[in-house]
Amino acid sequence: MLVYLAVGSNIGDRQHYIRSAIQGLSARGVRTIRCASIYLTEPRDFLDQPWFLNTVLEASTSLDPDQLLRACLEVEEENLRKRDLSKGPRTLDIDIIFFGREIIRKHGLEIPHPRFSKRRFVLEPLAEIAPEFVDPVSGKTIRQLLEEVSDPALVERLR
Ligand code: PH2
Ligand code: MG
Ligand code: MG
Repeated sequence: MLVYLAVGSNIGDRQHYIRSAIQGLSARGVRTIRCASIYLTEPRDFLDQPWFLNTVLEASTSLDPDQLLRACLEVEEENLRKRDLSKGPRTLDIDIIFFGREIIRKHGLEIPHPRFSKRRFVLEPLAEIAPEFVDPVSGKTIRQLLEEVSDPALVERLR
């Protein structure tokens, strides 16, 4: 299955944690096909925290959605993720944005990610690698969603 994962870090060596995410996922059968640029992004939701580095991975896996979620959580834990403050600072966050074009809404796992279309820090990198991908919920392309988003938080492409 083709999947899109949003990766973020705002503690410590943020570049290192993003590279480490790709490696840890690969060790669990989630093969990164393409990685968007790294973006420096202003915090959302919980504002009093360091700026993030964010990117989006296009990956291929034969894991099912629950196994993929488990793999993401394991890689976060392997990278010293602490869960003390919801939406607060973290070494590594890996969120499943799309699992093919499947729609999954159950306790503990919602795909497409319920807030991705409101977040510029997801849409900018996603639009870089998959502008024509159609969100199965809204029926809109990523390009359209990015044009329509009103998120004022700053997103700067680094490289
Ligand atoms: N993640 C959050 C909350 N706020 N802000 C930015 N810029 N980037 C993130 O990855 C992020 C956030 C919760 O997961
Ligand atoms: Mg997140
Ligand atoms: Mg998360």
